[in-house]
Amino acid sequence: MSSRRDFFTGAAALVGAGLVSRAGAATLPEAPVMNTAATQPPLPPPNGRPYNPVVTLNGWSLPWRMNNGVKEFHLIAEPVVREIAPGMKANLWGYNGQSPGPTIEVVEGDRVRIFVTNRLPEHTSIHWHGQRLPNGMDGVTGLTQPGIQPGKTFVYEFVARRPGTFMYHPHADEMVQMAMGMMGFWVTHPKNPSQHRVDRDFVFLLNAYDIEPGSYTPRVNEMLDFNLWTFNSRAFPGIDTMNVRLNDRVRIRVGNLTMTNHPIHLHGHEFEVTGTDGGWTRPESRWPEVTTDVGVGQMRAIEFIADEPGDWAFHCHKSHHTMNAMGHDVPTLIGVDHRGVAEKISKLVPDYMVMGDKGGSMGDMEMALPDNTLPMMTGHGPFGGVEMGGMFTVLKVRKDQKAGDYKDPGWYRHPPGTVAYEWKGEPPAAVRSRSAGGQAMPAASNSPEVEVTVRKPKGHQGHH
Ligand SMILES: [Cu+2]
Repeated sequence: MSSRRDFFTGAAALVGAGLVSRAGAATLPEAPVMNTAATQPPLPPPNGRPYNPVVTLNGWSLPWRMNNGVKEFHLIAEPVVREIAPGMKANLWGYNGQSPGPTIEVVEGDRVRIFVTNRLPEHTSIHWHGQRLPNGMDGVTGLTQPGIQPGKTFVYEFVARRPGTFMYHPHADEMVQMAMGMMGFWVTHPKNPSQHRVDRDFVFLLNAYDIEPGSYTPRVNEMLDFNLWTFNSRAFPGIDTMNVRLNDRVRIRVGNLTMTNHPIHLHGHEFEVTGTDGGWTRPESRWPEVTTDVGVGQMRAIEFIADEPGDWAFHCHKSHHTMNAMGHDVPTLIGVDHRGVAEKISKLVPDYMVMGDKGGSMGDMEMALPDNTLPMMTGHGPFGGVEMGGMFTVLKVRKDQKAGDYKDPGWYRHPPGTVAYEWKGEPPAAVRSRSAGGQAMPAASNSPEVEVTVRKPKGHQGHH
């Protein structure tokens, strides 16, 4: 058996120092493992048909062994420790050292053989979500194959017939295994590399966990009440930025393996959905959007020209999906004057704490968190707290970003006169009562009554 260098001439170096090798049995391909959650550079194909490799956000692509014209991959299902963001690690199940597992990249028409070794304490299988394949390779435990028992290795083999965007995940004790992070991305590139060509091709999965603040292991009996919303098992500010060159054609492929839909929203640009679960959309069927909803089990590829320089937010538009788990039972008290009231309320509402009476001050709120727990909304930008968590990152568009350079260029330097600024002239006139629809609207500042809203999340702090 030859060494990994022989299999992946040149490519191994690009994967970086984080990649270590784990030798399998004599007849098995090696199963590389990744020991970091950092985004790895694209992995150009060392052999086989040419293609333009993708970049997995906070992930990596799995090298293969070419064996008589067959691309052989080795996935190891195993317990992993995944850093969700600096300051929080989770005990998950994944593949080859990380959750999600590595992205598998092949070319339309490739014959693919995937060895799957089970190092979990229970049986598993892998379903190749969206693929055309022989029925017995579909990976549904009990229906198309027996479960892969602990310690055993199964082989899947099929021709990647349809180009497009796919996912893989177990079809065995699914609720537990997916709640524990077992999933990965799959891209089948078109046979002709100039077809659907883009300058940057980012991929990641949407996933969700229910990890009680202060603990490390997801609650796997959860059906809807998840509290940690992630891109590729990372939560903001742990999600890397997507760094592109001005006027690049950019594709972002997203697969949803959570139990709810996610309206994915891009700032500053319009995009088109160029790919779905079933393949490429016809050009005449596309329309411009700034948000696209990605349903459960769906994949979407969006494309746009990054022609506006800057740091553009890219996030799920459900505001509770851009928050991390709440560490406490926290009532919302926007609009409340709590001078002298906090003490009284705390007698009525256990665990009461002042959460900002002006709205939106949670990002700067100092509160003691249990160990291994992320602040709900955090991250710092050049102008202060970003007050986000969960499914949020930034598209950085730069004129001087080099082609093929994925390094973070730092914060955008706005040209003079292009940043919103504070009005320093005459202050606004005092708010007066005015008539609206025949009804008097007393201004809050003049009113003896202060509207009090206390909305207290109950029990477990999930966000649907
Ligand atoms: Cu969402």
